[in-house]
Amino acid sequence: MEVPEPAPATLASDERAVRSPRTAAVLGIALGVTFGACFATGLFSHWAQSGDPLIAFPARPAGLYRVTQGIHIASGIASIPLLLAKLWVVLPEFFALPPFRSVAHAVERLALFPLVGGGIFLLATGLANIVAWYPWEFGFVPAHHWAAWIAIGGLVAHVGAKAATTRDALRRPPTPPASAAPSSGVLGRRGFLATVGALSAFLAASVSAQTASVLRPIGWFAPRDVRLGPQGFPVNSSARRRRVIEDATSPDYRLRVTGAVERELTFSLAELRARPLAEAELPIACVEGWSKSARWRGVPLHELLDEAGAADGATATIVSLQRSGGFRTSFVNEHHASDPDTLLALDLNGEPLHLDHGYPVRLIGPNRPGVNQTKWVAEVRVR
Ligand SMILES: Nc1nc2c(c(=O)[nH]1)N[C@H]1C(S)=C(S)[C@@H](COP(=O)(O)O)O[C@H]1N2
Ligand SMILES: [Mo]
Repeated sequence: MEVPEPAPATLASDERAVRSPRTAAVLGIALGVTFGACFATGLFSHWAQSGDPLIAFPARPAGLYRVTQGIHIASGIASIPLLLAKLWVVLPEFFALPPFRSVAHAVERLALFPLVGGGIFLLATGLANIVAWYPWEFGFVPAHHWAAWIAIGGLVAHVGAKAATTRDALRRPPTPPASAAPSSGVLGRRGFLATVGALSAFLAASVSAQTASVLRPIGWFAPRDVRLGPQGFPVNSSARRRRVIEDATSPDYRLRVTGAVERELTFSLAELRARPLAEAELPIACVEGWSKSARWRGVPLHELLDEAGAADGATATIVSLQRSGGFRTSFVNEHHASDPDTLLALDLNGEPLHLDHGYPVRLIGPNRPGVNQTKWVAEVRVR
C-alpha cells in the first residue's frame, strides 16, 4: 500500500500562519476602512440624489461630489481583493463544529449572513454598475442602498463580537516559522498580506483613471476612457437612445419657465443666445465613477427665476424633452437654484453643445451628481 508523502513541515506551518487570526484581523481592519469609506460616500451620494431631503444638499465646494464618488468607486473596488482574501483565510471556520458554541457565538455567526451576503451583493452590483451592465430586474439604487444598511448592520455586530479577538491577535507575536529558512513557493503571511494590499491599491488607482487623468497610464481597469466622445467628452446616454433627436433639432424648440412664478417665460434658442451669457468650469461626475471637467457657457438659472418673479429660495424641477426612460427630470434645490454657476448651458468648451451632450440646452451646476445634470432641457418648473 502506498503511503502518502507527508507535506513538508514548513509548508504546513506557513499555511497556518497565513490562515491565522492575525491575518484575518489585519484584513478585517483593512476591510473596515474600505467598507466604511464606501458606506459614508454612498450615503453622501444617496443624499445628493434624493429628491427633497430634510437638509438640502450643498452646492459648494463645486467639485466635492466628484471627489466623494471617486472615493466610493475606488474603495469599493479596493474591497474586492480584501474580501476574497478574508473569506479564503477564514473559510475553514465556516465549517467548524459545533456550529454554535454559545448564544453569543450563534449571534456572531448569524451576523455573517448580512455581512458577507450584503458585502458580496454590494460589490457585485457596484462592479456591474460601473461597467454600465444591468442584468437584473430590480432598481439598482434602492437595492444597493438597502443592501448597504444590511451589510453595515452585520459589520457593526461583527466588529462588536470580534473586537477582543482582534486585539489579542494583533498583540500576540506572529506565529513563528517552523524553520528559519522560508520554504520556496509559499508566500507566508507577510507576503500574502502585501500581495493582497498591493492588488487592492493597484485596482483602486487603476479604476480612478476615469476621474484623474494622471492615472491614465495604469487605467487598464477603468471602464471609461474620458478622452473619448463627441467634443472630447464622454456621453452617458445618447440623443438617439433617449429618442430626442427630432425635438432637440426642431426649429420650434422653446425653453419654458413655468409653475410658481408671477409670469411664465418662453425663449427660442436665438433668444437665449442673444442674452449675456455666463461661464463656469464644472465637472460632470457620473455616479458610475467617471468624471471630467469642462468650460460651460449659458444662462444662469437664477436670472430666469428672477425674471419670472419666482420667490426667494424657490426650487425647481428641470424637465427634459426626453419622453420616457431614466433621468428625464432633476431637482434643483434652493442652494443650486441661487448659485451663479448653475447654468442652462448652451456651449461646451467654446462650441455649441453636441446633440449627445444635451443640445440645445442642458443643465449644469456645481456639486451635482451626473444624473442630475439634465440634458435637452425643455422646461424649468418652479416650485
Ligand atoms: N435627459 C437626460 N439627461 C441626462 C441623462 C439622461 O439619460 N437623460 N443622463 C445623465 C447622466 S447619468 C450623466 S452622467 C450625464 C452625462 O452627461 P454627458 O452625456 O454630456 O457626459 O448626463 C445626465 N443627464
Ligand atoms: Mo451618470
